Amino acid sequence: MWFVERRKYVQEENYVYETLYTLANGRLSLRGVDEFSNYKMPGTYVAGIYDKHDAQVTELVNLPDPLGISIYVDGEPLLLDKSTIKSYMRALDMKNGTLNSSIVLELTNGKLIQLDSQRFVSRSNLNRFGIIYKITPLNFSGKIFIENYIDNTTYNGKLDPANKIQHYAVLKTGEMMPGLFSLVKTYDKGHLIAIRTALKGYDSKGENILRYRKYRLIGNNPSEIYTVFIREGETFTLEKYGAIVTSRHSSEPLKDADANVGIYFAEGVEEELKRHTEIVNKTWELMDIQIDGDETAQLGIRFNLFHLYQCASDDPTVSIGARGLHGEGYKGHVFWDTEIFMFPFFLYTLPKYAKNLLLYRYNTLPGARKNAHQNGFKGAQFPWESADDGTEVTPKWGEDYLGNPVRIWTGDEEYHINADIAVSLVHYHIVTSDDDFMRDYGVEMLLEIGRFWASRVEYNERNDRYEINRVIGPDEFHEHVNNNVYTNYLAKWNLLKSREYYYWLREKYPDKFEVLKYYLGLTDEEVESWKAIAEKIYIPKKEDELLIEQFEGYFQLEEHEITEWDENGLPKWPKTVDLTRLGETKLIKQPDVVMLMLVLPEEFTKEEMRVNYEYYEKRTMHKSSLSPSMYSIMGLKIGDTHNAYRYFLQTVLVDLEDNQGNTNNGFHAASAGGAWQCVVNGFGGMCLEKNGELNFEPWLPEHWKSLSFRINFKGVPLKVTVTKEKLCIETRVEMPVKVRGNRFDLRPGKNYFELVG
Ligand code: IFM
Repeated sequence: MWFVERRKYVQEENYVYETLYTLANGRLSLRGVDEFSNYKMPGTYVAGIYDKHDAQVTELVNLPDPLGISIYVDGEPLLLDKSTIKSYMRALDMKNGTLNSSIVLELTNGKLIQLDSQRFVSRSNLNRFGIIYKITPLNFSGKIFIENYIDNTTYNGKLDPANKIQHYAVLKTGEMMPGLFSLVKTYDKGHLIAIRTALKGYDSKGENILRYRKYRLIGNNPSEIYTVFIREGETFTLEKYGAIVTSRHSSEPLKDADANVGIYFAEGVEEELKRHTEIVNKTWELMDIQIDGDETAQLGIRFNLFHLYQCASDDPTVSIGARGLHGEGYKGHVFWDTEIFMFPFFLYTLPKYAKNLLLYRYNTLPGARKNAHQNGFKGAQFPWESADDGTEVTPKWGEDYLGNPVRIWTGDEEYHINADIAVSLVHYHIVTSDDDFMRDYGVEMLLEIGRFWASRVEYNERNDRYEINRVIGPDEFHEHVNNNVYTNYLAKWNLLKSREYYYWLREKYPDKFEVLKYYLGLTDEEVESWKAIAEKIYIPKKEDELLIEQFEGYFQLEEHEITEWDENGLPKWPKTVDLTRLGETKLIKQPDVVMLMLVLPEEFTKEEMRVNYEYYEKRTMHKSSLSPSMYSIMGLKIGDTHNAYRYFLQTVLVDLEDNQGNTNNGFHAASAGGAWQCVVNGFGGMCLEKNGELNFEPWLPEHWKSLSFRINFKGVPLKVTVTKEKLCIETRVEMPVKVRGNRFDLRPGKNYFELVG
């Protein structure tokens, strides 16, 4: 189960497949457009290349499309939308990280041609991509034309015409030896982007077939056109070499792109492809999940892991946007999706990328300090939506569910992102034991966030308590609410953790501590005040009552029962509800109280989890793709296994089945991270306990024969295999774990635990 196949060409499905077939290496991304289609939405993105120009807010820039290629037979371009499709197959090969296709087209004059191709975006050299075409005229010989070009007419907002915008000016275009180039510059930030492509072509004997060439500039698009003579039944090969170099990585992008293509061309595309596939294959050894007995789940989970990996970068100044590098949904912005949903996957499988995600926050700390200052707070306030510098980039205006313009308040009120970052910092430290990171970066962030919370809380004298009012919790249907439990609980936890790490640094690295204390102007008194505040932060939870009120006043809101579900099993709006007044109802967009219990599971009992799950699950509309995975995990924790499996499938298939209806706009990266958590924390039952040990309480659906996954815990690789009868944990070194709450010492090798009885 390594291939995501498409066996039928239906034009209307192209945009969704372009997302599914996106190839990326954490830096460069090419949406999976079909070069031989007229109906496409090209997307070329480089992580970190954001620009604002005339857009509402800074956004990830859609760069020129380097994939341009046309083949003309008797003047007719080969086009899926025009020719008769005799056979069609495209497939994402996830094992090797390539996009393959094999099609046979019949032209209007009856000529048949077979086109096979293999595309990749290299993990070995992050500026490169390549495509190998094998082309066979099946019933004719003669002259054809092959055109290679760079499309400099791309723009952002194809799916959102009101926000249509080209973010770059074309500075230079031309021919080079070999091939073509474009050099463009973004309007505001002045990023330079050099695009180089070149073709190599040879017949079955290896003879060069690209000898007759003309260079043309068509509008702003550089283009080279070759005249080629081909023979019936004989396959010829075209190799496309591509490099994109930006001023984020080079002081002379065009020169470097040119040099890059020169070496690449001389070495041959196969060499680069080989290096690329070796890296991807090796990564699978660290991150793969095997589910025996459920092909849908197996394919689905690999699809999610593959695309998460494609977004992972070695560059600590970029993070992962809500829609990956796969489209323009949410403008390439980074949300809590990264820390709370995607981060655990990287933390336990590919920790070097987890570290980079945290370093991105460190590198955007100056922007976060600026936000706090501008809003009248202290320390650092991380933005709800983040781009390249940590300042707030949430748009102020959007549309409600009926298409009416509405003010978006999340950028003003969704403060919990700060605690979410703190949670990921603390988890990173527990799971990796990376003290150096905490010393050099982590503690500084925790202290600055601690300061922020201490300045954000409001003291209520009458009740002698601290409150956090006018906020939005994870459930975004309810705005301007007071004392949202998710926010308050995490703020309290965060203040205590920030204080704990202040003393940790003092104890472990006194020199660094003194420098940081001086630099931040912190005093012991200030840090001690955090404890006093935390102790008095109001958590709207009644003594002896297990059900938690999401925020003050929630229980008084209107009740609307969900009674109908769509073909994807997702709730339909109750007929009684007015969609412009959702805030007056008990309906919620996504888990909020339940979310808290998953972010800090060690703080709540199973009974509390059950009671809150049962209450809130009935009222959740799942209007965010972040929602089903969390209910799946909680369902497994409290024994609602039937719904848990259903929610798991909705999660792993969110893009493969486009069940939220917006996969055209990019990959649902948070849901993909949630899918990993469903398998490992849900079915695998892995939970990080308060004392920093792992506990396993697995449960498998009836038809699953086995589940196996790998994790890295405190630098030790572990392989976990679960069947109905046994749990096996393979390790190289001794370490303690718990199984169903009982403590064991693992010995090197395979350790078996009975699950029956
Ligand atoms: O971060 C999420 C949020 O929780 C719900 N709306 C979409 C955002 C981006 O995925």
